Amino acid sequence: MREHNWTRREFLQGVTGATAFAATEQTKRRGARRMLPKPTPQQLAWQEAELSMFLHFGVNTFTDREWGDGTEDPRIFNPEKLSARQWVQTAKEAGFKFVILTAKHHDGFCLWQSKYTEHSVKNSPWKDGKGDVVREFTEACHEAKLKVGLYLSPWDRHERTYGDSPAYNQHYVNQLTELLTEYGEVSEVWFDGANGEGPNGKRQEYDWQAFYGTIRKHQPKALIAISGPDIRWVGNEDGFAHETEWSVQNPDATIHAGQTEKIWWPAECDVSIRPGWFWHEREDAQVKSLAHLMDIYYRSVGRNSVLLLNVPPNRQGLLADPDVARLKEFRKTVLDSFEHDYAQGKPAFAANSLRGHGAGNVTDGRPNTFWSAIEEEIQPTLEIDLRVPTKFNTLLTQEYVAEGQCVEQYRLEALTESGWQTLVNGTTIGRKKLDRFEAATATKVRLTILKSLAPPQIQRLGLFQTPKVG
Ligand code: FUL
Repeated sequence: MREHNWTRREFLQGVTGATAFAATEQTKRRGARRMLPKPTPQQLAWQEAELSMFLHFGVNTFTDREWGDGTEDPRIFNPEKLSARQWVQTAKEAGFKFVILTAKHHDGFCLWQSKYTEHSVKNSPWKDGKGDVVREFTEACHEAKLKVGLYLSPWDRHERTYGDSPAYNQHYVNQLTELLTEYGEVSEVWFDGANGEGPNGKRQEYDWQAFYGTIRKHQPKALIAISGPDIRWVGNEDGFAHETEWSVQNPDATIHAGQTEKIWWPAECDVSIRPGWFWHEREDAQVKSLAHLMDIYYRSVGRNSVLLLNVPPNRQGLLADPDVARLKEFRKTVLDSFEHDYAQGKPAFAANSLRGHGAGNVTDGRPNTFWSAIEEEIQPTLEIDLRVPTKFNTLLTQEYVAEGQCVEQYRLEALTESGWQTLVNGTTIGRKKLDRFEAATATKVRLTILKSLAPPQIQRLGLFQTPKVG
């Protein structure tokens, strides 16, 4: 524990709520952490990556539509200047760690040389029908050390077997197998839930378990997202997670067949930088403002979620200038906002910390240490001495989620010229929580965990003066 300059009595003064030990509570909490669902190493790494980029690209880019109907002529696909390196470099420079390409959207047009259909790049004029967008994309990602994600729409409005459930499921498994075996490591497979009728008027019954089995067999480390067991859709396409956002969820009967216990199923927020998912010329002037993107960032990454931001390549096969420019601004603003943590390196104190897990761990700048109180502390409190009056308007908190998520309610108070003031009353924390408030100038701050499923483990507390954008 770091040096501190107050006594326990001083410390407890003004602490609201009961800190007294209650025997029954303690018994309930004993062993509670052991029972919490925990992330797999892949889920944890994905959550820590924070930013994923979506690339919606295909025949819709050339027809100016959002959903193709499968009758598109492959000859319209001709992105003459296509550069997957430009996509990937742009993503990398903007701080994105995963990139997900629509290898096939609902129109069924395949961006790779699939053996199982003629409706693909092989019948396009692009590179005389010899090109493979998935190949160029995956190579660019591997080269830049970004993680590859692939979107393969289960709904296929071109494929004749669609609606003949066993035949189409086999077709889908075949295509999935091509993508998972011919392009090196794939880290995420994104399953959209859209489901329409086939040409025979029958509804396709997807064999999800066969799809998941195919992925586990060929790419056991790949995360299966949305209509999948590893990553959950947040429930809207605005890029906003909920104020209270749990990575712990009840299983879904179709997706997690046979599972009854609660599971680790963290949220992903998908949103497009433009009104549509695909590129449309008229939307070059409708790229989301920097203020809007920053709001999305705070309400996704800052609410225990991953942001999946769609940036669609244009007809030339390049990310358009307005999007690239906006991403640069976004990156700069994120870096500037979180450059200076006023809590880092400052002395922190908490009563009754677990040995080796003192309060100083939240300000030590290290990712693998955390503060935790002994079980008897029902509402653990930690105080940071900022030493000098310090102005800040943003709180960052993180739980040590490798061992589960459990904070249900917390409060941040600050010692200002007019005494202790409450700045934040929050619910969940999870992997990362960002709370914004009117700037305060304080010499001390105090974090109290008011309610928690198990003794909380707080990895970090950060304080920032972030700029107002827009
Ligand atoms: C939706 C699709 O229908 C949209 O076209 C887009 O791909 C989006 C990410 O998912 O369900």
